[in-house]
Amino acid sequence: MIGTRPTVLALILTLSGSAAMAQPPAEPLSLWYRRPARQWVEALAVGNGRLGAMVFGGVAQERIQLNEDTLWAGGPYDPANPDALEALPKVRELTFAGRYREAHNLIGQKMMAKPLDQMPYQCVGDLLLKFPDANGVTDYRRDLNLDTAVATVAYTIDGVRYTREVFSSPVDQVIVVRLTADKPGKVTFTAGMKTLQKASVTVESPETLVMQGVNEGSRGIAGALTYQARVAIAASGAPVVPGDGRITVEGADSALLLIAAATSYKSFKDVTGDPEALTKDTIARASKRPFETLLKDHVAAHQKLFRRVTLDLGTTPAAQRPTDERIRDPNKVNDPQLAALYFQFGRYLLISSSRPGCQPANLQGLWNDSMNPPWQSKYTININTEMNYWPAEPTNLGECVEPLVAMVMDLTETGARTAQVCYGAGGWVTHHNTDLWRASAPIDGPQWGMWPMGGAWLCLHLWDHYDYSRDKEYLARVYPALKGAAQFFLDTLVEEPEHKWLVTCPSLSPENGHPFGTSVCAGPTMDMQILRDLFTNCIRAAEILGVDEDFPKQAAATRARLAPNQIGSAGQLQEWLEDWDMKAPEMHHRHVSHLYGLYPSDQIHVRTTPDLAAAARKSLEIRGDEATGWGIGWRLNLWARLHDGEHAYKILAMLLRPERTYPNMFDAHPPFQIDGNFGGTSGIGEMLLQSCAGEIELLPALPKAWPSGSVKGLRARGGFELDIQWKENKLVNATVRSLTGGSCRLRYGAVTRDLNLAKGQSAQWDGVK
Ligand code: FUC
Repeated sequence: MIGTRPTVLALILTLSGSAAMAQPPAEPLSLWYRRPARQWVEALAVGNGRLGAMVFGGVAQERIQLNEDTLWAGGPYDPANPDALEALPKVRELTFAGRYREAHNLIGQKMMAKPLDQMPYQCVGDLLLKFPDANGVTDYRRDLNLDTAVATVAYTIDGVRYTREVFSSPVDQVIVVRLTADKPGKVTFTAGMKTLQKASVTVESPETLVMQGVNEGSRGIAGALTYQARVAIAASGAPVVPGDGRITVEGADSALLLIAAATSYKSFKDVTGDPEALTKDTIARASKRPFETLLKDHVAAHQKLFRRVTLDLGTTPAAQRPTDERIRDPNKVNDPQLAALYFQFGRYLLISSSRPGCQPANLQGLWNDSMNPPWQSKYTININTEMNYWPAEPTNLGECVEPLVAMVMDLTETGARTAQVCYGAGGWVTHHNTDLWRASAPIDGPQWGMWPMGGAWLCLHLWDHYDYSRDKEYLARVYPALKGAAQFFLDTLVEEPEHKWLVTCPSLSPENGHPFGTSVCAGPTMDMQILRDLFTNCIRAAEILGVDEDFPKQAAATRARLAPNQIGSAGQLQEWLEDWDMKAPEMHHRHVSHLYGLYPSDQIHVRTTPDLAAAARKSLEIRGDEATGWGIGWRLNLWARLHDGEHAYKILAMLLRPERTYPNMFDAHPPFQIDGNFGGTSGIGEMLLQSCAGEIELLPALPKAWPSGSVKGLRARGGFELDIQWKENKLVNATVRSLTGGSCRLRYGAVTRDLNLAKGQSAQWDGVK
């Protein structure tokens, strides 16, 4: 169809014209819009854990921006600084003498990684589909159906309804794009590719676009990967015509595009994969399967995970509006379904960015259009990567943790070398970031990087996966990682001079400066809390597995000598060994590291340690509510753990504002960082169900704004699954199913009930004794 190209303004007017306004999709768990994406944070994300795409939905041109989760810069490298070990005693001496700035400087000179930064996660490139110029577009809608994991673009031109469907199949390992029209012979487009990588695009006999290239070097580490992306195009009712780096289809009834991508990455130390063979083989297999089969298998694989949890917080007319308008709404009408949508979007994102066999979800999950994204889109493990996985177990997506577990197993290897080279210690250690190559040395600078706790924190997720599943075989597999993490601290903890407590040194309370011109210090509260969990979980694991007699004893003895949680002069939980909190230069810092003990840990709990919980509350009040996206996400979970539903709700409302949520529902740090999405999902879950401090608590932080609702399929520690229904802000009924057999204590307000269920057995409770 040939016409004159409309001006952008005319197009927008047409697209939003009331004459043919698109109606909301039938599936309420959809993101939807009445205009194409103008910027990346409006485009819609699909992913199969490994292959990601951002779908823009343009009428004149579709941009499908592609990612593959092993396409990072660089190659295998070891950044451990060989000068570190010699400097360590002096750094400790300076730190304990209160000469923090000197300690900081010495760390900067001798202990930091070489290179000082890690490698960036990078983009593959774009698939571009150019369509004939069009006038008079009506009834435009693009949507992302969270229940099927399919993005759809549909619009009408001259009485012809055009539809584009895009999904990334975890079964067939391809991104599928189907173009159809409701009249024959109307599908016309030219497909091409572009990239920021060092790559070429050619047409291969005759229906496949091939992009092949090499990854970039970065910070002196040479690029060691090759990669390919292939787009195979099939059309019905018209030929596929090859051109110079382009393929054209004219007047077809429909067209099917299959996109495969791979790099030569096999592991952090092996880059001998063959992306050509991999992508050819993937396309060959997927091409044999009709669209309907590709779609059916994709939807089934997605729904197997996604449909395990349903959440109903009530629906108001606001739910009929396009998603961007709902987020933008300055008056914020009552829209409880938006919170439910946000909750399910977080689950959707985890399923789409972290499937078994893939890389873990990084700072942007899987989606990135840049060669040097913010913070390199790495794994920041002083909060961000952990937050990505907070919703995994409680929202019934235990499988999605597998890539994180696999990364930790890699880190036990690279981290053992860093432990040895930099500390002369056994076990393994990782600092505040890692990347595709599992780099484990301290990076960026002493203020941020000199924190040896990243691996120890990740071990909490290893334990939690057991605690929710009670899978002993799995526990036996990860036990060496837990033990190795603990071993490093048995070898490196030092006695602080005043109380003779055992502390980390040097370390820091993530990334918060104390009053003495740096963050470098000894034994910050968070480190002690993480170590208490690590030692406790090691001891429990050894008991369950019946292994290692001496090691648990040693761990218990060391645990008893860690510096305790302390309450400071303002009634706050002290962030450091000393009562420095009220003198710290950034009182409202986004990190709330010392509150780790309240969430994700349960060392501090309103019921079991009320004084410490009150101090944690005080710290939270002093810090204030405003923060980055993930900072707000953390505060949400903390207020839920304090059983303050109204404050939690207030924080959630802040997260859902346009300042913290982009039109495509990605979290705004800003810029985009996916952790806030996951922290939000986890926080909504924590408002409805908490599984900590030895109990399963129903509706612990239910706000007045959600008077009636239900949630089904949440998980609790001990292998339990729960459905909860409430009305007029009160529990109506809960069902508890035991997946493994075992006992638990349920709580609703002041009432408790002890249950002992056989495997597969369930019980009902209405909250009355
Ligand atoms: C830490 C945070 C920043 C950001 C970055 C990826 O440095 O303090 O806010 O989230 O990680």
